[in-house]
Formats: sequence, structure tokens, C-alpha cells
Amino acid sequence: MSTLSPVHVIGHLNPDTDAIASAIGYAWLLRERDGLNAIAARAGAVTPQTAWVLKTAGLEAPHFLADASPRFERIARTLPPVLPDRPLREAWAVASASHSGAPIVDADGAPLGMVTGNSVFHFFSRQMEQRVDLENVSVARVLNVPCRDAMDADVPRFTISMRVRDGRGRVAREERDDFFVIREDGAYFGICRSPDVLNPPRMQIVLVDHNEPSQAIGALEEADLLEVLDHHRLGNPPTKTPIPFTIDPVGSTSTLVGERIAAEGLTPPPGVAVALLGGLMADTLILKSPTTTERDHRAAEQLAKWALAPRDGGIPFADYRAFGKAVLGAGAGLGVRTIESVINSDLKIYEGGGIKFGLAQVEAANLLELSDRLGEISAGLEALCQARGLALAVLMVTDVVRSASRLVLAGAQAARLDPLPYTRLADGTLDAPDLVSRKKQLLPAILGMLE
Ligand SMILES: [Mn+2]
Repeated sequence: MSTLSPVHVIGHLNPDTDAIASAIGYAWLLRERDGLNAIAARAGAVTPQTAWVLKTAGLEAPHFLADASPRFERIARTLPPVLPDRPLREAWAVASASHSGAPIVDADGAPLGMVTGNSVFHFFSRQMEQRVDLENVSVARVLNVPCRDAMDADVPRFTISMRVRDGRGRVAREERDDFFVIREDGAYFGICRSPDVLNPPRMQIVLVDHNEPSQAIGALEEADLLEVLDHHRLGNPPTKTPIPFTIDPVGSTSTLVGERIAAEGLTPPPGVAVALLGGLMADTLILKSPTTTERDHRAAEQLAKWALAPRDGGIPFADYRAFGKAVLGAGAGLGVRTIESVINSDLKIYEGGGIKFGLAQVEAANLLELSDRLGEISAGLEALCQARGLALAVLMVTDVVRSASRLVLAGAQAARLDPLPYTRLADGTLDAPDLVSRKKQLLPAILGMLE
């Protein structure tokens, strides 16, 4: 991992596919071209359409950034912890190398205290109160006492996810200079020093696909805005220094990122190109929206060259229009998609237990959408079984937000799936509250049942 401070590239709240894709693409370019530690981020949950594009691109969703206020994780120094029974000289070595306190942490990760100049001073004071004859105590002997005897056991703790600004008051009132930073489960993560808490480094942010503060993550004023790359109207916040600021009235921010990558003579990994092509197709409705320009057409051609080259790991679509249709199809709710696309967009045929069967998966924003289309879907699955010679077919309708699925079964041998551990609802569908993966959950269960 890079030791450079991270630069977060992030799109607007309620991110659409262009906001996510342009963040991924521009972060890639900033890493590749400028050597920055650029990290794509998102300001909200991904939509089913974006989830489909990312899955097709073979990419993870960017990490979620709740706001631009620095967290304790950012200012933590991950010093090597010292066990409480180790001699004081080990903590001393850590403290003098780091010019801070030395963390004393037990074997299972629980922070116990800190050895600091002050805590050792107090240790001496206690010795004197106990009338230990200090003239006969050598430094070597003192440095051999267990750390736990000379540590400060009352060091305040801050959780990695806590905003630094929320810890400022506490730190300002303390006489100590060093504090524990702990994980959510209470385990040691690192230490932080009061100057870092009182004046934390600002987050470095690049905005893509928006420039208005009202559309951006919270606490933007606590961050350093490095750059804006966008295709919307102006509504930008003031900055203290001049920054690169691009508003270009083209169809998508993904277009702008694609153009810049091409202008550098670089070739992105196919997944990045797929994501950008997805963002462009989604924002321009396959180059048909009134916002579409000639530049979007050229960018689409270029991205398609990178994204659709199967030999280089690209995706199997005939051209960007075919891919664009799939993108828009993945964005539509179940309510408006054709049954054809609901069943076939993500259909896989398997063989097992002497039969051929099909498992299709579709993502829905809401499982209630299924009820309205159930009759057509069942008929479509039966027709699929006929046409492809399948003994059974299952459509797995997955609510990606709530991580639950409903199963619609069809085919002459559908009854073989009766033992599946899911509740059969009045409409004949199966309610599978924790089922999200066809590959890892449903397929193994079905294969087990057909044996
Ligand atoms: Mn956009």
C-alpha cells in the first residue's frame, strides 16, 4: 500500500452509475498518470443498475465515505504494542523511537495502558513512597520491571470510526499527550497524539459528476478540494486556492474520464473501461438523450474497444449498443422490464442429478414488484423449460438492499426442490430471507437435493 496520503475520488449523493464509474475511472487515471494514492469512493448505496455494471466489470463497489470529516483511523500511529509482562526497557525503546508513549497491550489485543515519561515518573514516585532505598536501585533493574508496573492505565480510547473533531474537547482537557485508538471491537489499533487530534490532516477530495455542495458528502468544508470533473451546471463551493476545475457539457462524466485516458495514450484495464462505458450508456440512454454530443459518440467507440475485447478479458457483447441495452435493462425495476430480459439477462444452465436445469437471477429494488409480474414470469419460465429441454427452472429475485430473495419455480420436476429450507408463500413462491448468492448458496443446495 502506498504511504502517500489518500486522495478520495467521489461522486454525488444517491450515486448513479456515472457517478460510481467516473470515480473508479478517474481514480485509476490519477494513480496511473500522477502516481497519486487515489481511491474511488461512493457517497451512498449503489443502485441495482450500478451493481450489475460492477459485477459485469468484475469490480467491487468503491468504499463508502459517509463524510469528509477525518476519523481517528486516519491519525492513528500503528506502533508495535508491548506485552504487559515484558521488561520496561522494551516499552522504553518503542517510546524513544516514536517520540510518544508506548502501547501496552495484552496477548488478545486488549489495550491495557501506556508507558510514557510521566508514567515512569509516577512509578518512581510510588517507589519512593514505599521507601524503597533508591540509592540501591540501578537503572538496569528499573528497566527490567514488567511494563504493567510502570504504565498509565487510564489512557482514554477513541474508536477508529469516530470523527476526530468529536474527540477534540476531551483531548484538550487532558494532561496526557497520547491516546489509544481502538477497533470497533475494542482491540488495539494504534495511538494518536494530541497535536494530531487538535489539528488533524484534512482529507483530500476530488469531486466527479457533481460540483454543488448540496449534492456532495457532508463536511466537505473540512476537506481540501483538489479538483472537480463534471458535466453539470455550476454550483461550486469557493476554494482557498486555485484548483483544476472542469465542467464540460457532454453526456456523462465517464465520457470526460475516457477522453483523458485516451489523451494520455493509456489503456485502462477492461473492468475500468466496462464501468466507464456503463456510466456513459446509462447517462446518455445509449447516446440518445438530448445531452449527448459528438464527443460522447467518440468516447463510446473508444471505451468499447477497450471493454469489449474478449481476448483481453473484456465482456461478451457485440457492440456498445448491445451492452447499453443490458445496462438500461439492469436499471429498470422488474415492473417495466420485458419478461424475456428478466429471465434471460442472467440465466445459467446446469446439469446435475441426471437432469438439465436453469437458474436465473434478477435484482429488484423491492420484492413487492414481483407480485405484479408473477403470472407472466411463471409462464416465461415454463416456456424456457420447453424451449431448452430443462427439467426445472428457478428465477431468483434478489433484493440487493435487504439481502433477501424470492424464488419462482417452474418445470416438470419442480417438486424435487420441495425440501429447500424456505417458506412457501400463498402465491407459490419461496421466501429466502438470507439468500443472495446463486453460486455459493442456491446452486450447492439444489445439487445436494438432486443427488
Ligand atoms: Mn453524470
